[in-house]
Amino acid sequence: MNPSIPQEESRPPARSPARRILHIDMDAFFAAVEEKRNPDLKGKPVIIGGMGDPTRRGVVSTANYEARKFGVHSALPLKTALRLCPRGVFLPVDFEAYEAASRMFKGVLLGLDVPMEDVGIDEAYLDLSLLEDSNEAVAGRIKMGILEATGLSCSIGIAPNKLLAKIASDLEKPDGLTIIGDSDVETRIWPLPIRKLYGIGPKTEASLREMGVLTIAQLAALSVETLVGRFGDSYGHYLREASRGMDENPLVTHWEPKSFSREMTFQADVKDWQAIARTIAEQARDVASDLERRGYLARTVTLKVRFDDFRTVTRSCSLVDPVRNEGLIRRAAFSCLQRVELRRKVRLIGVRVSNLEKGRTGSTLPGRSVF
Ligand code: TTP
Ligand code: MG
Repeated sequence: MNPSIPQEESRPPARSPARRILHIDMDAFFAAVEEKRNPDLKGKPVIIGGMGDPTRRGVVSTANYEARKFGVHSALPLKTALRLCPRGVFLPVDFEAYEAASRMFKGVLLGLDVPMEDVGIDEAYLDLSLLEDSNEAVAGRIKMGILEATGLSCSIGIAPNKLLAKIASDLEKPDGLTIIGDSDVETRIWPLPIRKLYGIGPKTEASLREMGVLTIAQLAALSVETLVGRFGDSYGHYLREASRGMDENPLVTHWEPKSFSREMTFQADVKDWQAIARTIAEQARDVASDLERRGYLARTVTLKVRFDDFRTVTRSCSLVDPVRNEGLIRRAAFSCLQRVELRRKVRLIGVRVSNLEKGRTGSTLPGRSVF
């Protein structure tokens, strides 16, 4: 044995114990809530978005599976959705109703008493590793519990990590249950298009497409040098591991919001200062109420203005003391507005509060303003 050649460690590398991660995603969520409260909608193509009027500005939030057959999907302009599906039932977004349904289905998940990561209005991860019951039994209990509590269906994926569990929950929608093990990566994951991998957006997709890479299998076949050369060290290694179904990320069971914001696109572009100011005042009220409800104070207020040529500017204002007071947030947003040249018509206005810190709830601390 040549002592100058480093010998491989004889012990096998320490492997973390196998995990059982469940990802749940509600089916056609906003549309399903609407169908539940209005059974007349059953069987009809239902499209949720904006003010529910497809002749006006706005985009599709979601469409039920009947409407998807016409090619309607999230983020499509409502006017295009109307062209594709003229007989569709168009409804306005009713966030409060969807948030109430969200709280109810998450209540069922919390009842399992296992670590949970709350990812969005209609999805969550659970760590089942310490449960004794089979995957099928847990999934069955969850589906039944959610159906009883909300009347809604969901799709579930169970896998050794978050990356695979999320892909799995999407494979057999609606009302699906897909269980994937490490040995299923080649048969179930590799044939899928690269966009199914978390972290691959339109830019990376286009870049990989240029390299002739369309499927996850083709991505997995690239050398790590090629990936790092093209995408940099960190993202290159991520793509390498993700394409092999590897992901060690833990569940994030506790997180703090970074900001609260409201944005609005005007039905018609506006020049009228009063209309802009009124919108800012409403948005200041709404973000102040978010702060109050969630028990936060904010140190920074940011105004966003998008003009009719889509040019977008932001102006920020820092406060000496953190606030949640509606009037102070409004004043800060107005002082930002004074720093924007309103030469063109305005298409969109938004107010954001950030630099948050936990504060007492139930009060509107005045805070010392810098104005
Ligand atoms: P998704 O889970 O992506 O979609 P979905 O639940 O409607 O349908 P699926 O059965 O395929 O899961 O998003 C959840 C909700 O979030 C969706 O009902 C509406 C909202 N949403 C938007 O408002 N805009 C969007 O672009 C997307 C993707 C979702
Ligand atoms: Mg969903």
